[in-house]
Amino acid sequence: MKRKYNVLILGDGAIGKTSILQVYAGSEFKGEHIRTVGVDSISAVYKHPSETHPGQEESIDFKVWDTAGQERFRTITPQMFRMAHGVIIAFDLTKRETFEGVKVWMDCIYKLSRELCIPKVLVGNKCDLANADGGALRQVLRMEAMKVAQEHEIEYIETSAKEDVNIKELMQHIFKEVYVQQKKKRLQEEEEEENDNNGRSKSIVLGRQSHAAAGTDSSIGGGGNCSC
Ligand SMILES: Nc1nc2c(ncn2[C@@H]2O[C@H](COP(=O)(O)OP(=O)(O)OP(=O)(O)O)[C@@H](O)[C@H]2O)c(=O)[nH]1
Ligand SMILES: [Mg+2]
Repeated sequence: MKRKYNVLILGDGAIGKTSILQVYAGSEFKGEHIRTVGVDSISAVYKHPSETHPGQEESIDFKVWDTAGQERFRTITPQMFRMAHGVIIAFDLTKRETFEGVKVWMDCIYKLSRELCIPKVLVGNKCDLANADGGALRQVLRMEAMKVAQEHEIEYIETSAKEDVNIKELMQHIFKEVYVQQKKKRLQEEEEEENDNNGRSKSIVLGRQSHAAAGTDSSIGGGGNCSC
């Protein structure tokens, strides 16, 4: 069965979550704010260089869930946090309060996601406005945001959906982080399963030996009532 991973984009209202996803999906940037009500999603395919077949790529399907930032439209459920394999936490570089909101979103993720170390990335959007006119509109310094990202041991990326700055890089980054974590997890599970199987077959062999030692080996005489 083909694997599909889920990524959530979270953050306060009007910071540009929908715009980021629309631009990534190839739509033109729209200047208007149409509030997301509930949840929406886009599908994406991430291509990772194959480790077993040099020169080839592995394709991994992703679903990116767009969520409502405005409190009264929010329908993000604990199940959504639990099904997420990665999270983008975004704020608006020109609105300080949306940066304060990052802490609340982080708390939700730590409380509700299935693993503490689920891949995350911090995004300061609207860098076109924040960097224009000598940065007069910027309300969050790059250093401050980087400090928060470092505290959570994640990357910080500044984007502009309007000017298509770092949008592809952002999505590639979170997809890669998810892919790497999930692959590691799968390999660990396979190894554990193999160890389990080895342990089981060893105990079967040992079981046979003890029967033999007791003179009841089913192979002797081609039958007996050993069911292993
Ligand atoms: N200048 C600038 N404006 C942006 C950028 N991204 C989004 N906007 C504008 O910001 C407003 C809100 O954008 P949305 O993408 O609808 O914001 P949202 O976070 O999805 O909002 P909710 O769905 O209400 O949570 C719109 O008017 C966008 O055109 C950006 O990078 N630069
Ligand atoms: Mg939206």
